[in-house]
Amino acid sequence: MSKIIITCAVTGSIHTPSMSPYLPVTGEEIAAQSIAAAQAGAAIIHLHAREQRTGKPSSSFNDFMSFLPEIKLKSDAVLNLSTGGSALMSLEDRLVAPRLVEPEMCSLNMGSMNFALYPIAERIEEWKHDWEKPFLESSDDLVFKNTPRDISCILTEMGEKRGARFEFECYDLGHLYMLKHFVDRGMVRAPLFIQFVFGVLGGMGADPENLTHMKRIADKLFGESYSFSVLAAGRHQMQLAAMSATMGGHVRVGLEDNLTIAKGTLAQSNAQQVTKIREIVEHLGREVATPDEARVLLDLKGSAHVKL
Ligand code: KMH
Ligand code: ZN
Repeated sequence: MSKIIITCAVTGSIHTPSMSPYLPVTGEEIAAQSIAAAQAGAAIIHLHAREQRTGKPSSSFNDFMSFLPEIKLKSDAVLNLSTGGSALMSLEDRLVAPRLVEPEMCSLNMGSMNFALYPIAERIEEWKHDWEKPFLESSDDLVFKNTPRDISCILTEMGEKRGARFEFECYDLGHLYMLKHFVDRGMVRAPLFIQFVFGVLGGMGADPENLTHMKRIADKLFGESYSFSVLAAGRHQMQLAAMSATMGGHVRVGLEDNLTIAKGTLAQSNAQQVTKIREIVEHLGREVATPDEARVLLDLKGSAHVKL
């Protein structure tokens, strides 16, 4: 088994400020939590931006620049920019910052799907900002659009033209076959880094059987040319990550995916989750990869080629 890559997804576009006072939303908060997560052992930092004042998901280049240079200055972690943004953003908006920053890595969502966040709204008693409730409730009629044309555009714009490598987000079995289709078209090259995503309402649930089956089919489709990582949204985060570590996979944690550190207890930082999964994987006998080791494993272009 290779060394294990810990990705930390620091803020995302799912959770809202009313859900946790520890969710970083300003540039300063996102930078500080990212740097601390890297110090705790995350080799890759997966990033979305937020509006400074309201914490609303943002595609603005300025909002990305409120934390990216600071993280680059104070850590060696691989910067991975989301191209998923939020389901409310157009593809053009989602690509504004990635096009300008030319990061080492980008996320790439491998299919269109429902991305239902409205059940979370029922648990909030007090709202901090006006945008939050309608944002969550309107997700009962929202499609997270990632058509083959969108995927092809991201592969060309970010991969071919700017040398980024991808975190292929696969929420279902069908997404593996879509990825295989792009391998067959010669648009994706090994080594692939596939993120199996569990627990999003609209994708596969966080059942262990789904993980074993995803791995079985990915082995069949991609053989030696891929490695996988696991993220589980919500309370199954650590269990599925530990299962991935046991099976030879990598792990992703962070407040984008889960706001708690244990049942009923909010995580006070991203670093706290990184520390927890690091301890778990080291107890399981796996060694944690440094950012440079992750660069070799995933064949990244190096931080000197990032426009920051
Ligand atoms: N929010 C995760 C479930 C992206 O940024 O492109 C998936 C994700 C998507 O991280
Ligand atoms: Zn994300």
